[in-house]
Amino acid sequence: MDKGKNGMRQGEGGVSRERVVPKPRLSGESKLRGLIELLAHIDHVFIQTHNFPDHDAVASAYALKLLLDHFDIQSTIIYQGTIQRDSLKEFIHHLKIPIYNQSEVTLHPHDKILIVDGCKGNKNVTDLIADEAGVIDHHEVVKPESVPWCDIRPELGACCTLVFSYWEETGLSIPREVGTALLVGLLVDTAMMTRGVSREDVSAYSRLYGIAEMQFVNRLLRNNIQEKDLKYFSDAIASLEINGSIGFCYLADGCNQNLLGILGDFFLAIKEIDFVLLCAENNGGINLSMRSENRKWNASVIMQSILEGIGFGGGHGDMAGGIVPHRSEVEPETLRGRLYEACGELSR
Ligand SMILES: [Mn+2]
Repeated sequence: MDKGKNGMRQGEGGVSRERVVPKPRLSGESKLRGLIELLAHIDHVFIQTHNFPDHDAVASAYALKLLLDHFDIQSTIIYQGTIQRDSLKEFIHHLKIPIYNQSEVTLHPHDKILIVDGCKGNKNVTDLIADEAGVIDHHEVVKPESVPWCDIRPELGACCTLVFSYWEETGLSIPREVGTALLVGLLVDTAMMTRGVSREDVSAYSRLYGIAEMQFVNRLLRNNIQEKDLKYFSDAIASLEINGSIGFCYLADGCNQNLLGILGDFFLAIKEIDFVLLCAENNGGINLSMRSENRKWNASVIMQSILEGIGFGGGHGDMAGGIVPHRSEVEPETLRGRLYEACGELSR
């Protein structure tokens, strides 16, 4: 189908009676305009979330997909790894979000990919065979020079706020399912608007609150753990060591990355703790999850300092994740030592 510069069908000014949906608007300087122009001659893109996606990644991908529909750009949401949390599975099921494991689709080198809630070059975003055309992210990352279009806004608490801003710009009315998805992603990533919240996140929240299916949102958010998770809570509590206001926890029996983050939030709720590192041995490596509520301890900076030469990680000032690929090469003692050393240096 012929598409104009702004992605609209040509020749629709006249007698078409089918049009019930208003045309999306694009402001002159906008990032979104750049993306739509980049994709003007492409009728399909893959939207890739970060590996082992969370609510923010899936919701951002879904809201972007439905927005691209308005520009006649079809898309397929893909991810690597697994959907770890039952809460996320229920979210996907309830909103009927079409999302596929990368192994379920066939990619070709000429296919285009948009990465959401992650960035090319990051270890939690697998470099697939297709061509990365764009990055939409809110992490503290280095802009990848090889990607023609990037919208990276680390000041935002959630990637959902970024995609929300695109919807707002177009002037389209936000469908209830999109509003529901975006609000869940925003609330989960900001720990219920208590972490990394910017003015834009607040205005997104207030708009989305009036659109979303709140009964579903509230039920999902209130039920983010299950009985089977309690074993990990008790293991984590048993192995937690507190040194000043720093918590350290090493789970030799393993724990998935997303639950590790939930355990991190749980420990941060302890008044005496304002910084915590959790580690778990999984599949021959070690996953790390970090939370900070002390501004002198930037989680992203400390994560990278701990993992220098032994792994990869990053994130935000108040939350970060990482991985040591080979458990055999790193002792728990090394991680603990580097944690206290990095925090000590930043305390001076
Ligand atoms: Mn996110």
